[in-house]
Amino acid sequence: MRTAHRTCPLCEAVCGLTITLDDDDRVTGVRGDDADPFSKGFICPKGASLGRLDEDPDRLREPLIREGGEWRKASWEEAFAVVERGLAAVPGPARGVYLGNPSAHTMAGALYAAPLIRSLGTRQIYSASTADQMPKHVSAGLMFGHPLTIPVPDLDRTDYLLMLGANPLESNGSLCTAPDFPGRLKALRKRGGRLVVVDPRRTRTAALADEHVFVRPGTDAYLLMGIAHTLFAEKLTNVRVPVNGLAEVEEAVADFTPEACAAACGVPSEQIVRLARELAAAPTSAVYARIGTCTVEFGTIAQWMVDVINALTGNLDRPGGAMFARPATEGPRRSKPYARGRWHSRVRDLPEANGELPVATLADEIETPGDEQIRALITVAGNPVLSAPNGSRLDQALSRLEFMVSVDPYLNETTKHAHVILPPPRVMEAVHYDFALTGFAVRDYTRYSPPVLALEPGRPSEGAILARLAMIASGQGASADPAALDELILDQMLRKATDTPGSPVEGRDPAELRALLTGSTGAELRLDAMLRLGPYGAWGGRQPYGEQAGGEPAAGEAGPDGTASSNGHAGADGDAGLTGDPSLANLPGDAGLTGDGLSLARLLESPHGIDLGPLKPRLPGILSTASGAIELAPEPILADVVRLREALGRQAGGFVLIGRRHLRSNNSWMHNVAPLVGGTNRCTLQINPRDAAELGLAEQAVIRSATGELTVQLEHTDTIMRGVVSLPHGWGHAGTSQLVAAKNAGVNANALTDESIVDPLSGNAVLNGVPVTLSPA
Ligand SMILES: Nc1nc2c(c(=O)[nH]1)N[C@H]1C(S)=C(S)[C@@H](COP(=O)(O)OP(=O)(O)OC[C@H]3O[C@@H](n4cnc5c(=O)[nH]c(N)nc54)[C@H](O)[C@@H]3O)O[C@H]1N2
Ligand SMILES: Nc1nc2c(c(=O)[nH]1)N[C@H]1C(S)=C(S)[C@@H](COP(=O)(O)OP(=O)(O)OC[C@H]3O[C@@H](n4cnc5c(=O)[nH]c(N)nc54)[C@H](O)[C@@H]3O)O[C@H]1N2
Ligand code: SF4
Ligand SMILES: [Mo]
Repeated sequence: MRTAHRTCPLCEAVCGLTITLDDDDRVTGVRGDDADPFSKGFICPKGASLGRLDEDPDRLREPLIREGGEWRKASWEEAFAVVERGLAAVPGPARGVYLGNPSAHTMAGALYAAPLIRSLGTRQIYSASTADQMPKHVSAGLMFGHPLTIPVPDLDRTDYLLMLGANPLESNGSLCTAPDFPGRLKALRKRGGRLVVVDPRRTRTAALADEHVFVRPGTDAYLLMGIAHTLFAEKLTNVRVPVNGLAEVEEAVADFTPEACAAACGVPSEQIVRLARELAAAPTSAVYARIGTCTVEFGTIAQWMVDVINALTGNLDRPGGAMFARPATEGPRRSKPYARGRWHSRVRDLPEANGELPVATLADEIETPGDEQIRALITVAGNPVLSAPNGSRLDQALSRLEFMVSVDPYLNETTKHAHVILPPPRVMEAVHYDFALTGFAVRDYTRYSPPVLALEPGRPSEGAILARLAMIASGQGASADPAALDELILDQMLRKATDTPGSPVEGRDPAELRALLTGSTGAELRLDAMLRLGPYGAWGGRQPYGEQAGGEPAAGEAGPDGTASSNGHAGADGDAGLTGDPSLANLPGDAGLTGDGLSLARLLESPHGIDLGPLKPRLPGILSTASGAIELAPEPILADVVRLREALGRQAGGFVLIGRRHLRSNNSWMHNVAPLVGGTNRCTLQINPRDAAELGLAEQAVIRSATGELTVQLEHTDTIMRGVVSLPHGWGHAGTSQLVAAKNAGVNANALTDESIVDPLSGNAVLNGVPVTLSPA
C-alpha cells in the first residue's frame, strides 16, 4: 500500500487529495489532504469517488474508430493516421473546434489548446464559455482591459456578501476558487458578517444565508441597476479607485428607480433600497454573481453592474471587498486594448468574444452551406449535445459532418458522432496544474501534481494527443514529434522575456535559460519556465517585468500568457493570457517563501501546495485599459442599457425554466459512477406545489418550449418561486456505452433551451429564464 497526493481536477475548488493505492496500483481510498494549506482536508462526494471514476470499466482505454455504425479499437498510430486524412480533406477555415469544460482543468487544455486552435487556421472556434461565463469576460475586458482580470469576493475577510445566481453548496463555487466554500460562508457568518443570497430557488446556500431574496429569472440586471441607482440617489458612493465614466454610469442608471426595477425583477423596492444601504454601510462588502446571472438575456449588463457596485461602495480592490488574485504563472500584460466583436459569425452575424464564436450558432455553421461551412470538427472534453442550447438540433447537425474527432474518455451523446475518439489517460496517470483557476482564487496559492501512476507504455498523455493534433492540423504529419512543439513554444517564451526591456532576464541568452529549466516532459518544462518568469519566480518576482510587445503572435505560440480561460480556451488571437502587474512586484518573502523564487523543483518539494498569502490590492497596476483607469462606463455596455430600458415595461407572464446543479453530479459526465447516481432520481422538474395544483399536475408533466418538448418527472417543492420551474442539465443519456448512465438516463434540459436568443454583447447562450408551458402527461 502507498499514499500519493494530487489536486482534484473535477471542479473549480482545487481541493488537495490524499490517495491510497494497493500493491496492484488500485485506488483504495481518496480523502482530503489535511496538509494542503488552501483546502485543509476538505473533500466532497465527487472527489471521494475519483477512484471509482478513474477505474470505470466504461472509460475508453484505446482509440476507437467508427466505420458506418460500427466501432472498433485501433492503435494510436492508425487513429492519428485517420485523423490526418480526415483533416487534410477539409480546408482550414472549414474546420471547427469545440473545447468543453474539463479543458479548463487539464494541463493539456491550458498548454496545448491554443497551439491547436492556431494551427487549425480557422475562426470556427467554440467552447463551453459561451454557455457559461463569457459575459464576465466581456465586462472585465471592457472595464479592466483584459478578459481574465476578474475580481473575486474576498470571502475570508468580507463583512457582507451579496451573492446572486450561485449555489456553492452544490457547485463548490465558480469564478471564485475557494475549497470548502460552505465552510468559508459559515465562517463569514460566525465572525458577524452577513450573507444575502438572490435566487429563484431557496437553495442550500440560501438556507444557510441571513437572507434569501427571490428574484424573477433573467432579471438580476434590474435588481443591480436599482441598487446602483440608490447608491447615487442617496449619495452613498465612495469610489476609491481610478475610474473613468462615473457621471455616465449615474446617467445610465437614472431611469432605473427602485420602483421601476421592482416591477421588473419582482424584488420589492424597499428591499432593493435596503440592500444598497447595507452594501454601502458595511465595513467591507462584496457583490458576487455567477451562472444564474450569466446565462441570461442581460448577462453582460449584470456582470458589469456587479463590478460597478463594488467600485461605487469603495470595495473594489481592498481587503474584504472584491479583489484580484495574483497566480504564480501570471504572464506580462498585453499591450493591445481589449475589444470584442472584431469579427462576426458567418450565418447569424453574432460577435466574436475572446476569439470565439457563440456555441449557440454552432449548428447553424455546420448546417448552412458556404465557403466556411464547418465540415470537420474537433471536440476536446465537451458534450455539447447535452450542454449547448437546443442540443437536439446539434445532435442532428453533428451527424452531417464529413469528419469529426473527439478527445474524450467516453463514448457519449456527442462523441458518438465522431469518426475517431482519442481517450486521454486516467486521472491518476495525468499531471495537474491549475493555470486558469488560481487566477480566480480567494487566496494566492500554487500546487503541482505529478502523475500518481506512470502512463501505460505506448499511451500518449493528453498534452501529447493535443500536440499531435496541432501538428497534424499545421501540416507536419501524423508522426511529428510533440516535443518539437514544446521546444518551439519555450524558445518563443524565453526570447520574449529576454527581449523585454525591464525584464529581470533582459539581455540574457535564451539558450542559457533553457538549459536551466528542469522537467521530465515538455509540459513540465513549460510550467517551470512560466513559474520562474511569474510574479513569485526566480526570474520574475522582484522586478517589474514589463509590457509584452504588440503584434500578432506566430502560429503555435502560447507564451507565458498562453493560459486558459475558465473553459479552457486560450484565445485564438493569443491574447487571453493572465494580466501581469509591472508596478507591484511581489517579494518572494511576502509569500512566506525562503530562498529562491518559485520553480518546478520548488513545487515538487512541496507536494501539498504552497500558500502565497491573502489577496493584496493590485490597482492600478493590474489594469490594461488604454486610459490606465477602470472604464466604469464602456460604450458597448451603455448602448446595451437601452435594450434593458426598453424591456422595463415588459409584462412577465407564463412559466419560465431555469437549471440547477447537484453536489453529486458534474455537468453531463459523472453519471456513470454508481455511488454518485444511486438513490432518488435527481433529474426532476421542480415546481411550486400551488402551481402544480392550479395546473392539475401530479407525478409527470409535458413541458414545451419554442424548441422542444419533454415528459418530465415532477418534484413538488415550495423552495422554488411561483411561475418558475427548474430542470438540471447534463442528463438525457442515450445511445452510448455507459451502462450506469443509461439506467439513470434522465432527460436533456437543453432540448428546451433556445439557441436563437443570446446575450448580444457576449453571444452567451440564454439557459435560464426560458419561456415554457406545462400540461399533464
Ligand atoms: N441548461 C443548461 N445548460 C448548461 C448549463 C446550465 O447551467 N444549464 N451550464 C453550462 C456550463 S456552466 C458548462 S461549463 C457547460 C459544460 O459543457 P461541456 O463542457 O460541453 O459538457 P460537460 O458535460 O462538462 O462535458 C465534459 C466532457 O469532457 C469529458 N472529460 C472529462 N474529463 C476529461 C479529461 O480529462 N480530458 C478530456 N479530453 N475529456 C474529459 C467528459 O467525458 C465529457 O464528455 O454546460 C453548459 N450547459
Ligand atoms: N456538483 C457540481 N458542481 C459543479 C458543476 C456541476 O455540474 N455539479 N458544474 C461546474 C460548472 S461548469 C460551473 S459553471 C459552476 C457553476 O456554479 P454556480 O454558479 O454556483 O451554479 P449553480 O449551482 O447552478 O447555481 C446557480 C443558481 O442560479 C439560480 N438561478 C437560475 N436562474 C437565475 C436567475 O435568473 N437569477 C438568479 N439570481 N439566480 C438564478 C439557480 O436556481 C441556481 O441555484 O459549478 C461547477 N461545479
Ligand atoms: S469540491 Fe470540487 S475539487 Fe473539491 S473534492 Fe469536490 S469535486 Fe473535487
Ligand atoms: Mo461551467
